[in-house]
Amino acid sequence: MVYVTPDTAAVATPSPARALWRPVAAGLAAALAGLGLAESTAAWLAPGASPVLTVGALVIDIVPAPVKDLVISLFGTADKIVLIATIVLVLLVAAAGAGILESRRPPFGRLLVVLIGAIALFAALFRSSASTLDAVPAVVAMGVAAITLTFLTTRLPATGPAAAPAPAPAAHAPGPDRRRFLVYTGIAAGIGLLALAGGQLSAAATRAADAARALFTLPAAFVRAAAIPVGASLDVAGMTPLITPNADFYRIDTALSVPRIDPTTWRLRVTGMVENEVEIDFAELLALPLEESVTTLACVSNYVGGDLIGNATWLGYPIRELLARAKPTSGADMVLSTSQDGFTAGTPIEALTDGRNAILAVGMNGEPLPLEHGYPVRMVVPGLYGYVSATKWLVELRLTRFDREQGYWTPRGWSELGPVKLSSRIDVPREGTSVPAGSIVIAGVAWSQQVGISAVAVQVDDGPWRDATLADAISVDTWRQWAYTWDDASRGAHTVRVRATDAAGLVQTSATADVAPNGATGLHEISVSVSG
Ligand SMILES: Nc1nc2c(c(=O)[nH]1)N[C@H]1C(S)=C(S)[C@@H](COP(=O)(O)O)O[C@H]1N2
Ligand SMILES: [Mo]
Repeated sequence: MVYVTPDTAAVATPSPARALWRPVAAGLAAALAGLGLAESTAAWLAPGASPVLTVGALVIDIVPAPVKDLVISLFGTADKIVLIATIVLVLLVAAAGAGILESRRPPFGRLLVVLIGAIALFAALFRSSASTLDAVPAVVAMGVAAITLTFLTTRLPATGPAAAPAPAPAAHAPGPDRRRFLVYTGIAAGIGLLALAGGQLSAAATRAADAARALFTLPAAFVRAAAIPVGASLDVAGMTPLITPNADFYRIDTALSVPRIDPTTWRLRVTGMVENEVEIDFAELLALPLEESVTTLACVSNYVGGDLIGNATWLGYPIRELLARAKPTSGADMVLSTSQDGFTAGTPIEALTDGRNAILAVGMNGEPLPLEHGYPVRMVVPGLYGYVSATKWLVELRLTRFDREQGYWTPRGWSELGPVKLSSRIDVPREGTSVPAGSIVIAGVAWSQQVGISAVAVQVDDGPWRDATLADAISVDTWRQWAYTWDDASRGAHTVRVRATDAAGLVQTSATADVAPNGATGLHEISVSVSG
């Protein structure tokens, strides 16, 4: 027998408000979970790609000027906070809508979530400095929110006429369905809030570390680098800058998040096969006579024509001086450098002591090292690929032997030794572009560290190799610009190739080798179409 009391009747035909709150809660909890995990992913993994901030930047870019001016005149310096609050508010309203939609017309709620995620994805990748990693937070947001929304809305307790036959007690105490739904919703929202808080803490710590870094001034160089010759830079439009700005410098990290080292507690230890273990702190390092050098840094994973290479003015202390203090014992042939994040590189002692500018770098292009490039101290060794020499966030130099220990990448399929190979690259015109007929300037860079470049030649289709003009060299450790004017270009599709010769007479090989195990070879070649 079913008793129909006034209470159960009220449940059986819920008021519109009561019918709505659970789907709305499901939508909000899904949004919180998605946003929280996405924001914390951004904080740890892709600091530039916070979904809220990238969407904010996109809004700033597309909002018409009068609206922008109005917002600024209304809110002044609080305009950014107003923008973020508006984005969050719009997101919450949309999330509530997605909850209602998904409970009534699945899968439209999920589709709305995917649409919002797609906007965040576009915003993250729209910026000029975007990397593929920047897509991750938006994808996390989209995935987590869609899955959570589906999970919660399929567990909505039955309401409406279907619930009418429920026995009377169900009307008073929440039934197991209701309780379960509440618990799940609470968990989803809770995870989102915790993740959000964790991400904010991490982001705040990174900001604090970066602010501290920006405050300290580098000591002046004791030995300045020779002035860069005016003729080292060819005046060709679209050419890669001779010195790579820090913000554009490529990055290779095995660590998922950028280490944050407090320079006041940082120490470098020289250990292993040495007569004297040496330990030095940051203040001591900065007080030593620092030297400035311009050195090109290349990654072994740089394919022919690739952009995993950059050139900077570094400030640092010669590693050979520190090794001399430690006095390596005979038999030691490798310095295993260790990063705070556990990365290691095995460098021949020879390369650190033969007089080249192998340094413990503290400055990059006139600034303290950026956090991403190894703050407070990294190694820079001309002539060797980064994976065997350029340890960032450096904390230890251990003298050892190649037959005893290996750097991080060696057991992973990369050679023990990694001298940088002679190579050249065409930067102008860009691959696959169309250029107007007439005089066409072809230009790029070439490098052969520790040796220097003596010639660069260019070949169009299968024609003769013709000499390019070389810009002045900065040093043997620096890439050198070159340019060639192609005067007799005929209309249509052409292939342009470049080939460098080093100062020892070695001609860049056309034989192609993959990047693994010790660096790519082959000639860089581009296709261009010459239009009439
Ligand atoms: N701690 C640490 N140092 C590192 C790496 C790394 O993954 N972790 N990558 C190395 C590699 S493979 C290269 S090519 C250079 C890149 O330096 P950059 O990121 O400053 O361009 O750093 C080297 N030093
Ligand atoms: Mo690398």
